[in-house]
Amino acid sequence: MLKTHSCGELTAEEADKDVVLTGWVDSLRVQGKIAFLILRDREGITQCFLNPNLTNEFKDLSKESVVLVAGKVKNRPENQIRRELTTGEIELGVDKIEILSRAETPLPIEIEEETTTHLDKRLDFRFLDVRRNRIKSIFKVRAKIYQYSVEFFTQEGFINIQTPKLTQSGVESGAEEFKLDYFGKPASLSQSPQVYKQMMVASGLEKVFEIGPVFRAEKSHTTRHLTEFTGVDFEMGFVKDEHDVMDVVEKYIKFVLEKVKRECKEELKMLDIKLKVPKEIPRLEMSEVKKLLAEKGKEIPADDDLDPEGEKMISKIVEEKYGSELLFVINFPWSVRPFYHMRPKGIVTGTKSFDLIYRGVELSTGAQREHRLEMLDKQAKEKGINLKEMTFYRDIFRFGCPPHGGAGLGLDRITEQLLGLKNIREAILLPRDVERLTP
Ligand code: AMO
Repeated sequence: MLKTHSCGELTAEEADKDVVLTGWVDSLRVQGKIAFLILRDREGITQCFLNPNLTNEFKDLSKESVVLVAGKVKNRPENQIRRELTTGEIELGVDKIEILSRAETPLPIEIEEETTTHLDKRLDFRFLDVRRNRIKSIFKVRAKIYQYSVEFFTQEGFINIQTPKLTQSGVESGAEEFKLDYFGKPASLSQSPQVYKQMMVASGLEKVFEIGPVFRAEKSHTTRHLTEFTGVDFEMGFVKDEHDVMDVVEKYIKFVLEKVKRECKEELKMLDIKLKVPKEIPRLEMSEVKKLLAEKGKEIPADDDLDPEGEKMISKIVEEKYGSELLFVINFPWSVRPFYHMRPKGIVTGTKSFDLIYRGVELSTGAQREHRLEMLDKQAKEKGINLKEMTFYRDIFRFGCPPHGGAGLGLDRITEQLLGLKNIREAILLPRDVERLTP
């Protein structure tokens, strides 16, 4: 490696040692013959002062240039310790600077922690935006959420699978597909691993999960929709009912919250976030939710879905009533759910389904699935779908398929809500939406 240490590592213990650091020029201040260079890398910030014979040559070094500096670590006197710097106890007396890459000026966006640059512009230059520590923190936490998700499902006995993203067609009737030409045949980008996760339960793998890209040609200009997002999907066999599935979702989200709270303290501090882990997540019937909303003046017809305003309102009501920022809404009307959701015995207007809502935004949808072929054929027909044309989906239920259920969550939405971000685009490095296909 070019360097001996990172900028976050040096302490008084390294005093008098010769070290080499690399990083970006956060700032350069020249005072007479002395120049102070604040050097930044992923791990922190170190103050360096240049040997006076270097000052003249490097006094015009532009901000954000990438440099290598070599020199001796010096202890700072007790009354000069700079607590705001990661390595405030020491500074580096630099004898040698090498410019590895000079940054052009002016920079296209501000890189200060507090910036007024518009999100769109920041996303155009996302790699510069990520140089801000606040933004780095978001993606460090996101990476942890991903890691905890793999850890959770693996330890719960789920098998990690990867399913095709190039598909013939999906089963998410509500979600639009991106069409493409597959060697002359019509195809589409996967809008959910739904078909395959059910198929793999029937394959005998019994419990599977997948964390992967999901594509939706949704023309929604909202703060919570992307056209490409990362889905956290799971499916499990031999469930008694949808509550078995909800138990897994509940255990998962508490696991993630608990771990982030415990292991990402520095990032949460930087983002000014206090996390609450609920003891139990309330499960409210949709009819009960609609009653509570009606009491607050919002009427939603029995056959309709919750709208975003309704989700926000019910979240608030539940937080006041039960002290939980999370809630399950259960038993959605059949009219707003896909054909593959099971209906409760003898009730054709309901479904054995649920949504998980966190701080006013839907994080997950799940259900017990209909695994009895004759019922599935009937339900598909009611929704105007000809299941006979979806041979390979129908086949899943022909040769021994356990009762099963599962759910899908969005990694981007989990990150957005957990970190209190105002827009889902803040939670993904390079968002794709109706307007954006670059960088
Ligand atoms: P659904 O369509 O509700 O369900 O998607 C599951 C979860 O994925 C996230 N999500 C999105 N995130 C960002 N941008 C979008 N456009 C977007 N659409 C959905 C949400 C949502 O809760 N097959 C079912 C899941 C199942 O039943 O297992 C499905 O795809 O967090």
